Amino acid sequence: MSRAVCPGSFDPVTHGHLDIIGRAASLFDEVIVAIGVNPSKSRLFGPEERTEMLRRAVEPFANVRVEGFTGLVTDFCLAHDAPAIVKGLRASSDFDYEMPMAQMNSALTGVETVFLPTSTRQSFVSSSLVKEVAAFGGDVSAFVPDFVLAALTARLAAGGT
Ligand code: COD
Repeated sequence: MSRAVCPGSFDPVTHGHLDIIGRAASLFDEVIVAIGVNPSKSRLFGPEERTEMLRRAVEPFANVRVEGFTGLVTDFCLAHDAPAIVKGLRASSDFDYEMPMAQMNSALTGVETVFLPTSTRQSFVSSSLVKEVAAFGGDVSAFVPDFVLAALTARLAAGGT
């Protein structure tokens, strides 16, 4: 069985993430979406909230499951017998950020990274921009599932940043 891990912070999950997860699910027998912590980003939703939203969002994919992790993503991969990580690439900035991590992960453990190019319709979508636009009252309904939009609207109304 081929198994891959799609790691990310997913704060919150967007249609850009779901596009990559769905395409990974068609390439591998099983995909584990791994929710981690990116120390360089501030977060709006806690781990349980992000997990709940992602579980709901991946319901259409029978071979995808969601788990949280702490520590190194490669340790998570080895513990779950997954030799591959799948990441999405939007722009050269993603490439510059992802390439050294992919090489480090390969050198550390042999876990390889498969890069999928973003779909043209999702190339500008990121959790950070969705949060920023929503915080200033912009309409982000095209970029996130409706239950994520509801959670985002409620969190921002409650003073979340
Ligand atoms: N189109 C295509 N891909 C997209 C889109 C889009 N519109 N939006 C997001 N993506 C991709 C991203 O490129 C990324 O591949 C993935 O989706 C997740 O994105 P984010 O922003 O939710 O997640 P990140 O980048 O903040 O997640 C970082 C991790 C938590 C995965 C990373 O920090 C990590 O692995 N941490 C654990 C410690 C570790 O092992 N570090 C590596 C040392 S080498």
